[in-house]
Amino acid sequence: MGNDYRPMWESLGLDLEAHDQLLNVLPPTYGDVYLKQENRPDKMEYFDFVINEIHGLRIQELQEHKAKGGKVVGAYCVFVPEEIVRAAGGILVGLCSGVEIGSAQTEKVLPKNICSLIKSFMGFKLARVCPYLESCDLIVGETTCDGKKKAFEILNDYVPVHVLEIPQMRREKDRQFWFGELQDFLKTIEEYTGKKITPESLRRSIKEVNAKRRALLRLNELRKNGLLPISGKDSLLIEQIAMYDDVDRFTSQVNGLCEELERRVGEGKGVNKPDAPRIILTGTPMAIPNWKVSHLIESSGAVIVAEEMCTGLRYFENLVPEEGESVDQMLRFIADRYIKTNCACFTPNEGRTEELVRLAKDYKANGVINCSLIFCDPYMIEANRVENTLKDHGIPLLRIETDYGQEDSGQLKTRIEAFIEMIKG
Ligand code: BJ8
Repeated sequence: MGNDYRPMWESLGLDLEAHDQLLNVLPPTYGDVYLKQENRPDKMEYFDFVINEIHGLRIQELQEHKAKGGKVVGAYCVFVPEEIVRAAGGILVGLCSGVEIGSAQTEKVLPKNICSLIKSFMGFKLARVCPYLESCDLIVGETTCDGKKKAFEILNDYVPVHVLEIPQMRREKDRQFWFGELQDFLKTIEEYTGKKITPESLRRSIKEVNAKRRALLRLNELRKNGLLPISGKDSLLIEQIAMYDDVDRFTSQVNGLCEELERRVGEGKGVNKPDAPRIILTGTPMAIPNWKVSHLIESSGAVIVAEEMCTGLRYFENLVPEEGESVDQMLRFIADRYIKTNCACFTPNEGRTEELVRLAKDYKANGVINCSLIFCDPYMIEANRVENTLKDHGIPLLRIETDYGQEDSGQLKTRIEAFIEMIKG
């Protein structure tokens, strides 16, 4: 990192020693996973820079925003509408939770058999190592799964948490209920920020967030090419950064990258061998710095062409209509857009399996890898539905269950390589 950020971290109340240990882990992992890739697009430089400054420049920007009276809101789920937070002049940051930290403290408040993502966010808070979390004025939790729902009660002991109740079905009455939840959320955000959301501010923020989603869609379209202009690992990285970077800057950087990628496609330049098996990843989100499975797949001779997950297509695949006139009408559009998210917390969740079949065709995928975090009941159980549907359509599937540790890497690699060989055969 370029500057000395220690005074800033200290003022945020971080445990500097524990934070140093965290920062020491990142660079070697990043170097191995990312910087050794051959034939990388030049414009990945910006995203490398963002990672290099992950606890530096962006945190400084958040502090500057707060110094001017702005609020920072944190979230752990793609159900939290960024449009609403931005319309009140706030900044929404996706809190990463991709590495387990502070396990000893976490196990004092949570049971052992809970998924890594939940353990991670609790650990980050208890160990005081995340400057994003410590910058948040408010956390928005949700009732997607039991683990999160109950963990947010505990997190609320340390930082204010507003919990969004997410419907578990998509009937008309659930949609009405969800709209009501967003009306309450809008009021909470107005209270926290002290700013009234107007039709103009909401329309502007819908357009800005849509622009970010369009840029990510443009990038993903390019991954349908036989010769991929960008690796799956790099695409995942961009999808992860989308959650916390400045919206307008990020959008313009992704569009700049797409221009380069479009040129590469025109010149017939790719990162993969033409016969490399094409894989779709589906399952639980992969938050920064969780690159384990993507790295294992792409270092086994395959390429990832799409992520059907919240750090992937589910984050950007649907847009909010931009022609709403009143706040209520726009809120309706927002509610409709977010309830389409194919999270396994819904029952039934056929949209996800239908989407996978469609994606396999569109992205010319040779196989799907379903990756669930251990102890995640919704996704581990839904793997059965995914398996049956894909089987009916003749699409090969590998089911894996893992956590944030590296201990299973060898075993996973063996299974992934065997799956890739099977597809090739
Ligand atoms: S919309 S996938 S981001 S909830 S892995 S904590 S489900 S036990 S993350 Fe998610 Fe929102 Fe759904 Fe997406 Fe629970 Fe499972 Fe843990 Fe999970």
